Amino acid sequence: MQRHPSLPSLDRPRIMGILNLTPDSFSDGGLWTDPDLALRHALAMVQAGADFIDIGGESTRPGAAPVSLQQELDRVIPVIERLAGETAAMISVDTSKPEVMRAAVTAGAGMVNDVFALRQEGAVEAAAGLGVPVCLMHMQGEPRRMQEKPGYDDVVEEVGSFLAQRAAVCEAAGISANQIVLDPGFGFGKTLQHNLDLLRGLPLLARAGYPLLVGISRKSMLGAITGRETGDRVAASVAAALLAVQGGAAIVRVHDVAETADALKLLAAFTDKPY
Ligand code: 8Y7
Repeated sequence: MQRHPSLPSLDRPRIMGILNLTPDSFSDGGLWTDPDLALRHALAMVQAGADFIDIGGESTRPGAAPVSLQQELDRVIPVIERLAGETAAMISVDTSKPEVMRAAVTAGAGMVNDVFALRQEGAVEAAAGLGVPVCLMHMQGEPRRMQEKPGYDDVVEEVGSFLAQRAAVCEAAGISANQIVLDPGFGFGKTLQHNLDLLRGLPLLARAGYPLLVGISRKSMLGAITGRETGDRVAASVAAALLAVQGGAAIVRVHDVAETADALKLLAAFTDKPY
């Protein structure tokens, strides 16, 4: 339990590889529902340069079926247990449920990634009690209806103040500032224009002083820009990850780890930094 009470050093950009244990995720749903294949895929992502593996058992896709607590536990816990025994990479659990957070950390997860920014009943207390780092993501509305009519006066300002507020709530509950990562939540209650404004506004969001995590990989904003289906968005995803890191993202959450690692190596060489 709690093999990784703190974040790895973020002096260079880090890659979070996505492992979806759901039958209905938008891009890779159903691919890794077999635990053996899931484990193999996770280890391949670590081999390819992932510093984090984000494991989720409930799809947040608009219209996705809700998942019961038991179902979510059954999907993620066995895989976390086995993966924890086989890698030193940080295992992050993508969940909003306090019970799943606790079971996942007991099983070997070292971080909580919550698209609800710990707003569910008991979630802040659970995460604080576990003592692990947390990623707090912005979302407007709730997954089922978030894309119906997203609206902001100033998306960067509003997302920034929401995240600062959630960080303050977490710190008040005993989560230390250096255990907090913030995420503008690309695609979660945002139009294409909102997403582009946020990508452009990353340097402003970074000024709050918390590391930023960005997840754009294969998302529909890339489909809107390129006209390509999810599986054909790898190049656009890599470009987006590179733009995010240049804008100040500390961690990029991606499906295509090897390709992203190559791009970040190129950026490191270009900026004369170590990778
Ligand atoms: C994000 C996320 C998803 C994201 C963080 C997808 C779970 C949709 N997107 N978590 N989760 N940030 N922190 O594309 O952008 O994988 S689900």
